[in-house]
Amino acid sequence: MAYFPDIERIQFEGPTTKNDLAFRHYNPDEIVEGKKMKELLRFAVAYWHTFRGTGVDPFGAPTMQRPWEDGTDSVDNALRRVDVAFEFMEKLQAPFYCFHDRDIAPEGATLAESNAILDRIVEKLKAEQKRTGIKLLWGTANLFSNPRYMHGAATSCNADVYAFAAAQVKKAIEVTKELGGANYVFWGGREGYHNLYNTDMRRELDHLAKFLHLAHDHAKSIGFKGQFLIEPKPKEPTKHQYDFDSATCLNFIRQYGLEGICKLNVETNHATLAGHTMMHELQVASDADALGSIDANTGDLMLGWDTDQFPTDIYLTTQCMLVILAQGGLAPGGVNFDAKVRRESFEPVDLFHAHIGGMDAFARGLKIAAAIRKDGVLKDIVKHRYRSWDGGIGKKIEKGKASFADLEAYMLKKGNPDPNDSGRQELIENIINRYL
Ligand code: XLS
Ligand code: NI
Ligand code: NI
Repeated sequence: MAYFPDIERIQFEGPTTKNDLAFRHYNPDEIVEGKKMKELLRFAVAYWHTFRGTGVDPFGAPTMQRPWEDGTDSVDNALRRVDVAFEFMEKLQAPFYCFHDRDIAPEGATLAESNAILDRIVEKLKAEQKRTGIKLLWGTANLFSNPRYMHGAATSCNADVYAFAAAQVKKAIEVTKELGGANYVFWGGREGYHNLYNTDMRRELDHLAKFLHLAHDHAKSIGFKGQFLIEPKPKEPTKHQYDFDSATCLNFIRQYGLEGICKLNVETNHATLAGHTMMHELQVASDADALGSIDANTGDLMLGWDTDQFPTDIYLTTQCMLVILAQGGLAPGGVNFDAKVRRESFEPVDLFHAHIGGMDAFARGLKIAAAIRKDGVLKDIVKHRYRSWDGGIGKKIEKGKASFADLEAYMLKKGNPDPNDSGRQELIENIINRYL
């Protein structure tokens, strides 16, 4: 049975096509910088938004029309959704998907029951992966929806809740391994605080670090080779999330000896909420050799919450791809559309428009970034700007061969520094515009 009967497999038809259900820029086998587009972009569909999003918001009821949903959270419905998901992803030519345990399977009355239900769904997912060749980019555990996690999970004041979360993550890592997942994500959920009067922040952070070490120990013990990724976010649902931004997460990773264990999954809307650009967040992560994967979406500069819109801004995708290409791609990570259609876009076809738009926007960003890199414009500008460090006193400082006294002697002799150059920001922005 087909759940999207009117939709054919989405094909690359080029920029001049009149077909709304075609790719204009995403051409999976096209070679960019020596690699296939599909290998550089590694697009993933987010199970939660695309197959579980209902359009509910704090002001109103669900709006989405999903003919395959029977209105229950039953195992049958979950099994049927697997068919829906794989038909959708096959038609979209999406090579990967991502999920939380509770997106794919309903929770049972006990942990044992939940695990058994999860196993049933995973068996079907595994069969569908085999049939279609679609792979799991990452798995994760939902440690925030169930009321038991009201005070957090790995940072809960309730040790039993911590233990439950540990058991849930243990199982989630095991099913991610079973499905050949390339990564495992830790997004902080309710790990943060609303008020310091009732919070032992130091103790909570110690517990969170211990949790990640225990997860790593377990992954090692079962031979799970996927990359662990922490996903920074500054606020929502708590006032202050512990994994605030890339720099905060890197500091946490270093403070608690998690280098080499955890990299980062950087999300656009979270960067916006932190008051950063996505390019800044990506660069901070990449410079630390910790940019593992991205959650591709976009927020709204006028709104202070995680709107998770599909990315369509070519400047944004170009900036992302400039950083990603500079580090040679994202694999084993990828570009996961952690994005949802608007509440008013309630028809199944809107899911296709949304993903096609995001994939085309990233494919365009990739081609533009590759063209900028090919001409070497930015590289030349940066090289020229820092040329005083390539020889003379600059080189001495970088090599650690100059003390403060040496620098004083140098300047006393020279009298005044060489004059500064213009930063040329406006010219550079004009040059970038020529590529768009
Ligand atoms: C929420 C996060 C979440 C993670 C996965 O804001 O983006 O969706 O990506 O738990
Ligand atoms: Ni995310
Ligand atoms: Ni988010």
